Amino acid sequence: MNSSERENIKAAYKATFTKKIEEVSGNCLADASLLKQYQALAEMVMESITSQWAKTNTLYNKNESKQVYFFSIEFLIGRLMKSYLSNLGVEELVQECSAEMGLDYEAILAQESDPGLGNGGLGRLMACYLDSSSAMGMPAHGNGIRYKYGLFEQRIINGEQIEVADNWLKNGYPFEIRNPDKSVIIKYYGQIHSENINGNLTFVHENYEAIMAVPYDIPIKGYRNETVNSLRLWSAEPLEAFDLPSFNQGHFLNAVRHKSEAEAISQILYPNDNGFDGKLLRLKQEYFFVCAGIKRIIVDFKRSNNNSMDGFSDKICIHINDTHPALCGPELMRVLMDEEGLGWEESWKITVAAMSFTNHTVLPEALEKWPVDMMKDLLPRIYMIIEEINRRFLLDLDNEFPHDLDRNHSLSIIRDNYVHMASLAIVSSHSINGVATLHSKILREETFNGFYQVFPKRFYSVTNGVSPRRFLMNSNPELKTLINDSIGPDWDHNLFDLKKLLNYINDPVFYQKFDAVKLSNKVRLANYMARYNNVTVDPNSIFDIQVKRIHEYKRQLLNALHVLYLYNRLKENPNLEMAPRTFIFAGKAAPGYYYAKEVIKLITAIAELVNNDPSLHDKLKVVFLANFNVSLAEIIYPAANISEQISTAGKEASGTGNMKFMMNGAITLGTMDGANIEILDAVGPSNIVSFGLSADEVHHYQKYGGYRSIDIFEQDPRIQQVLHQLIDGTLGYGLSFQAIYDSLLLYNDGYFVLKDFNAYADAQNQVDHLFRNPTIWTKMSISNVANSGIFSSDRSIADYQREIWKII
Ligand code: F58
Repeated sequence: MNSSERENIKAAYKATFTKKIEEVSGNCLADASLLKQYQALAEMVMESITSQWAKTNTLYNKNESKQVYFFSIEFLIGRLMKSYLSNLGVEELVQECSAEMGLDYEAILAQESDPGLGNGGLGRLMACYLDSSSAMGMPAHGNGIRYKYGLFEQRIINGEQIEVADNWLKNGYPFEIRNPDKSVIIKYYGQIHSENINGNLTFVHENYEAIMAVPYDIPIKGYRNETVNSLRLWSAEPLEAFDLPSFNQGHFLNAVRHKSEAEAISQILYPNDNGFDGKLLRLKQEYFFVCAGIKRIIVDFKRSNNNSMDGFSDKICIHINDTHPALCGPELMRVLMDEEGLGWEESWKITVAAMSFTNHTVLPEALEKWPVDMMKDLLPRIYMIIEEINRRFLLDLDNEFPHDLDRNHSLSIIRDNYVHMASLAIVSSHSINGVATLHSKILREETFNGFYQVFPKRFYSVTNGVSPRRFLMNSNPELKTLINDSIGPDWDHNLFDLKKLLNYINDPVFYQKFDAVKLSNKVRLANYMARYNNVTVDPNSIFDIQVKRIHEYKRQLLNALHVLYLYNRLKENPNLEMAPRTFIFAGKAAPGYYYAKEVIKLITAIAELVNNDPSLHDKLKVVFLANFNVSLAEIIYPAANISEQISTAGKEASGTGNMKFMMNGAITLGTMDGANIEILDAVGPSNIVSFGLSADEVHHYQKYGGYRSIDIFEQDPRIQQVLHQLIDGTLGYGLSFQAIYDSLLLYNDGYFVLKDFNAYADAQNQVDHLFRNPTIWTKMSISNVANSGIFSSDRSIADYQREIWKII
């Protein structure tokens, strides 16, 4: 494009934008608020995406290629405007025009609410996978819930977490299209009776409560290509807004009761990460989007397949993201048998061939199991089908492993009066995969070992990945520019090309530029902390960052205790030689998770102590950033020097934050857990700092005992000092962290914090030494970026495509 063509395009953009402002606000540009500017831009974006979207759908509707449907209870998509603009290839243009029109581009983008429709890694992974599928021109769509309130907003008040409702829809959401014509009726409760209709045994559902599922579709635009896939989020509505007879009789509350009961289903995202609390409303949610999603898939499939179900599983993959959508199996069976008139065998064949399952956790407390009575009552037909799936499965087991009653019982989907959702997911899927190599091994050898013996060929492993567009190109534009200037722009389609950066691994000029980018990102984060935390930090200090949900197994406590230990060392010896450090934490605790909330309190108390002690001469700073979400994450990862990935080995299925940090040049300080192991493989041992018990060692202690935390405490005065400080008032008058203290000593430190403490302190010391040699440090950092290609979600999607969905 020559410059006069560009000027014409810019002039056209400005004219359209000005007109749009008038349309959306009734004001001229000069009087339009930032929100209206954002809404105008969003409308323009939607206008340029929707015709591509329609074209993509028309193509897909011909059923020529196999399509994947991700079912997930969470899609943590983050803000979309920047992605749309960059994927359309117009971001620079919009930036330039905005500046020329005197508008604040970043402030306009900041008007977008950040949809918190997920707790953490599981939900974010889905968003990355949708992004990658579209980028690769692959037909893959999402099915989930349009929660009216996302994950709570976290405020820190007096050092404690306070939860505030996340009303992300308050200004409307411009990137969704409501499609009431595609609504589906969902039936709960009632009774099932069988009838002989025209010689066929038919199951009839009576006296049910009906709820309407209304889809809202969000376009997922591919990176600089023509593909626009869909994320379909279902919203619950009553069939009729209110009950007129009740209203007419003056029972006003009754008249709207049904409305609010219906809406409750998609009202709120459950804020539990890695825990299962068995609430009825959650089971309603699970069936809600499963039933609605499956119905639409079948209607669409049949419409373009001569009204027939032939070849369904050759053309449709139903991929379930953990067990929350595991009712996809029985629901698909129900539709195939009760609505499509197929027999059990044929329906079962189709179901297993269509379904695949990814597991995301091995924590026993997170594995879902629903009381039989609850399931039977709420979903009577589904429960009947589960019983039959189980009966047939147990029969097969008895044939294959006769006389092995105990073992066969342990695999039963229904046992001890519960429906075990992981068992259901495994039995009804042709593929089961873990999310990192170690995790998949633990699934095969421990968690699902019994199933592995029955179905060895169903087990796969696909290591997670993250979107390089969101977590590198868009969130670290300076690094993107430096990479483009160094190795050319083609790495944007193949992240493995980042390896070409290794050509600069000894180039001092490149080092300077690379360090300047990091510093600039650190300054941005430092400004954020000055503004929101009122803490001044030195951008040249080590930015040592742990951001993720707060959980005992993730061991923010280990990090916090080490900060206290470092504080003690500095107090003893103010001349201690060390690079200045800024320890940065962020993450939400589940509202009902007392211990995790205590950990937040502890971190903020340590921050108070450390940040206000002038005798430390600014060598140590601690910051807890409130309300960790996707938008904040995008500012944090580019600014990190150290990526803290310190879970108890064997507990973190994969981790994806570790990958986002690595892509931005942070050095992983981690245990040999989840994908950290693969990060080590990718960068080599000299470019990572690892420490701590292995998963095997942890497993051994857990199974056979042999670890006594009190022994460590008694032998190590430094640990004694730190633990005493938890309860002796050091951290604030009247502040005592007795529960944490007790968990470590009285309850024998279930997550091996004290056991790993010394190894961690040594590793931290090593970090200090490495950082104080800038050449070595920069080299390590460049190596991390250069070797991060394997952690692109494009690679993960290619793996799924090849190994699991078998799309050629
Ligand atoms: C996470 N799980 C894993 N669950 O903890 C993490 O290791 C992994 O990298 C990631 O999945 C992606 O595979 C996770 O985020 C949840 O948040 C669930 C949400 C639904 C309720 C139960 C927890």
